[in-house]
This record gives sequence, C-alpha cells and structure tokens, in this order.
Amino acid sequence: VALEAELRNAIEHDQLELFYQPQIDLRTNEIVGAEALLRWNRPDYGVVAPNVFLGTAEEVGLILPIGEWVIFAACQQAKKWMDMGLETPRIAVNISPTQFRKQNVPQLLKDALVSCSLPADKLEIEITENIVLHGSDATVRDLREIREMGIAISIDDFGTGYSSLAYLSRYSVDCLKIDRCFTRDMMTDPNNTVIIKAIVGLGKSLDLSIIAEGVETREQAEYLKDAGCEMAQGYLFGKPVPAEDFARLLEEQS
Ligand code: G
Ligand code: G
Ligand code: MN
Ligand code: NA
Repeated sequence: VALEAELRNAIEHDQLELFYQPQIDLRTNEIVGAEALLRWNRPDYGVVAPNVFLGTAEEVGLILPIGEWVIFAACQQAKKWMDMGLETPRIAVNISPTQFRKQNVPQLLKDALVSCSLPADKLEIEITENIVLHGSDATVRDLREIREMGIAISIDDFGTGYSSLAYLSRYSVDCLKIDRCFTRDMMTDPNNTVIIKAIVGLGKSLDLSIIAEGVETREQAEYLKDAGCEMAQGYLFGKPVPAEDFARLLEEQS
C-alpha cells in the first residue's frame, strides 16, 4: 500500500523518466532504433528499475496511467530529437498485456502521434508472447489496426513464452526480439546457438526482422551477424541512458 501511494504520487510529481537504449544494425553499426525503458526517480532512494514497481502497478491498475504516460513521453521525445535536426530512429515502447485488455491502445497511440505531430514510422511497440497466448479477437483487431497505422510491432522476450508459433501467422508482427537468455550463454552452450539459428531462420522465412537482446561481447555480435541476425541491443553498444545522453549518441553518428 505504501508503494502504491508513492507510485500515485510519482506520476503526479513528475518522477517518472524514460531511458533509451540503442539498437544497432550489425552490418553498419548505426543506431536504427531505441528502446524506451521506464525509470522512477524516487526521492531518497535514487533511480528505481521497473521490475521493482511494475508488478505493483499492474496489480493496482496504475499501469494504465503509467503506460499512457510512457507512450506520450516517448512520442514527445522522438519529436524533440527530430526538431533538433537529429537523425531520429524508431522508438520502441513496451506495452503490457493489461493495457491491451483494459485500454484502447490503438486510440492512445493515434492520439499520441497526432498530438506530437510524430510520423508513425518513428514508433514501435513491444509486446510479449503472452499477449497473444490468450489473445481475444479484440487483441487481433487492435494489433492489426496498430500495424495499419504504420507503427511497428515487436515480440519481446521471444522464445521464452508458452504460446504456440501459430500466432505469428495470425497476428501481423514485424520483428522478433531474441531473448537475452539465449544470447547470454550462446558462446558456451551449443543448444543456444541452435535456438538462435532457428529463430533467425524462422524470421527469414516469415519475412520478419530479428534483433538480439543482451549482447555484451564482440564475440557474440560477430557470431550473431554471421548467423544472419540483423540487429542487436545490449551493453556492448550502450546501456539505457537518459534522453540527453542518447541525443549525444545520435549527434555523433550524424
Ligand atoms: O530497464 P530494465 O531492463 O530494468 O527493464 C526491466 C523490465 O521492465 C523489462 O522486461 C522491460 O520490458 C520492462 N519495462 C521497462 N519499461 C517499461 C514500460 O514502460 N512499460 C512496461 N510495461 N514495461 C517496461
Ligand atoms: O524485457 P526487456 O527486453 O524489455 O528488458 C530489457 C532489460 O534488459 C532492461 O532492463 C535493460 O536494462 C536490460 N539489458 C539491456 N541490455 C542488457 C545487456 O546487455 N545485459 C544485461 N544483463 N541486461 C541488459
Ligand atoms: Mn522490451
Ligand atoms: Na527482453
């Protein structure tokens, strides 16, 4: 209950912030995307990571106002970078299954794009397989509508969910994000390299792009590139950083 009250307070008092982590094209080493990751600047505690408070936020329904805030904040930021003349990549925001169940996500995204005058191709959403596992017809319609707007859809933590692969043909998605757990042990566990190659092959045959998460070493990046993986995200290329720091990364490459 204490956390809930403070979390309400956090929204009202501007304590939420988005950090941005670069997504890299493995062939050109250019930044081609950014994942927006939520942080809570909690007075007396410092920066709090989302897994500390998003569970509670889900339970008490605060994920809805927080999720709305995230969408608008990311769109505002992307527009700001564009107005600064920076070559602005697509920004990916995480959307939880609860948001899809309880909110009109397509409408929210549309409102955010319009109010920020942001082109749809600058926005991407990340959803998990669990969204599609119990996917109602309404979810199918929502995802289709979002994609028809020109917003890209990624499957986050791909390979860790419990859903069948059938949804990949039923739902139109653009990108699979290979979960960090496969990248982490890939140089020591041959099973993981087999899984990575399988995901890349699946992506190619379904015409989806593939990004590997949690890339921490050159060796991993080289291996992924050779396996046909196009993009990567991870500490090797950059940790999630505040917007001003991310703008500096964009300046460096333009
Ligand atoms: O930034 P970090 O690696 O600590 O994020 C931990 C988890 O929190 C990740 O699984 C990420 O998807 C999730 N997360 C981060 N930001 C958001 C957000 O804005 N909304 C939702 N729903 N999840 C987020
Ligand atoms: O579930 P999701 O992919 O949205 O979570 C992203 C989380 O992974 C963020 O909390 C981010 O800080 C973390 N992360 C991003 N890159 C790396 C990495 O290279 N290594 C590790 N250990 N964590 C990472
Ligand atoms: Mn994510
Ligand atoms: Na992930």
